[in-house]
Amino acid sequence: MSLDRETREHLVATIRRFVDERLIPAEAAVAEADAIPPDIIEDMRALGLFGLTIPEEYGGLGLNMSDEVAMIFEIGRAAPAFRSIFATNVGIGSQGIVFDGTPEQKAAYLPRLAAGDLIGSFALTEPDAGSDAGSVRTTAVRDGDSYILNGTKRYITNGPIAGVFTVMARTDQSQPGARGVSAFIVDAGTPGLSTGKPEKKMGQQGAHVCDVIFEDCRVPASALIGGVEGVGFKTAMKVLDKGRLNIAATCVGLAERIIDDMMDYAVTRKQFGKPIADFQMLQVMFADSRAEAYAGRTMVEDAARRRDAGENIAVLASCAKMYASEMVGRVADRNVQVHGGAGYIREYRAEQLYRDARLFRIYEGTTQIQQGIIAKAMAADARRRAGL
Ligand code: COS
Repeated sequence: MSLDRETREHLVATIRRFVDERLIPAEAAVAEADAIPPDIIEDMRALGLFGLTIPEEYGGLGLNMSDEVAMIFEIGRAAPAFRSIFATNVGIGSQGIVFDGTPEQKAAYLPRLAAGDLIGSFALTEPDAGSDAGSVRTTAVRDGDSYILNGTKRYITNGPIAGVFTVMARTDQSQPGARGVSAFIVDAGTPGLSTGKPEKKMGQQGAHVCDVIFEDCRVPASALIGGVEGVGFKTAMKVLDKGRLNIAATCVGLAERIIDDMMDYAVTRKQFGKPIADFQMLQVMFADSRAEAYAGRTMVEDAARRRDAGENIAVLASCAKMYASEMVGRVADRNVQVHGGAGYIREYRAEQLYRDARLFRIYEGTTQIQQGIIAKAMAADARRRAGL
């Protein structure tokens, strides 16, 4: 669904207010406690944030990509731990079901995911299958009307609190690559499924990742997404195409917020008798940051528009994710520099956002994986042009 202009502006303004009045003031406490207060999560539910991308017939807002990124630019301005709690429901934890689920699977899970009553999580990565996502070793062996899952998934976002997992597991042992992989919907309470202890991370305190372990975990055959074996890798890639654009929008939002922080500091902090904003060496950092954030925003908006128009945006999503995640890293680094000694001190947000931003260059596909996707497509185009 495409929102009319007035509704979209109203929603953007509402989220902006929520971020400014509720989330940003709570950042320090959330980082300290490594937890998001329940009342904030309740407000997120009331705002519909868990269901931004889930179709209206299942209780979500059913936003198209352009409207989604408009909301995410705003949410991105808060410390990333806040988005993490609902981001899997908006992205990788729900979209496999939205894209490829059967009507029964959609009806069983999407309404609760949209309402935020159930947290969805995406279990692809394994100890020995990170960037090489097609090499998953977790197995799903058919046994009558069931599949039996065995294996370990690693660094699973929202793993400790998820109620349901989209799990990529190998159903065809004779196919070592992507074609042997299928996607399953597995409830957290299923016997044989357990979670490890939450990892201690560099940043994004308040968001949690852990191992998800399957030991003879029996799920009904109806848990196979779409009821089709061997297409789970493609489901995962389609989910990631969209997820990468969402991450890019988050990076743009965070960069814009950091730029505001940087300038607020630079116009008030005085050295050598004048605000440090007036020093040309710092002005280079401000201007580069502003131009790069604008470039990131423009890329995200263009890719979103094209996706809404029906184009395959896999390469554009990789371009946007790569650029925006690297860009926010540079901006966060400059912000620490502009803050000088204060940039290294916990009390100021600069050091936290610097650590928080680091993850964006890694998850949902590292920068190097995005470069590989982009370059492979460029070579394929060139070969086609050359008739090779
Ligand atoms: N949409 C739909 N299908 C896709 C696709 C996409 N974006 N990308 C690949 N596919 C399909 C291919 O068309 C191919 O299908 P066929 O077998 O029918 O030809 C199949 O999937 C395998 O594709 P490919 O050969 O390109 O797979 P690779 O094993 O070479 O892996 C990369 C490709 C590296 C791009 C993939 O493994 C990847 O994205 N890795 C990073 C994983 C990641 O982001 N992890 C983060 C975890 S979630 S936080």
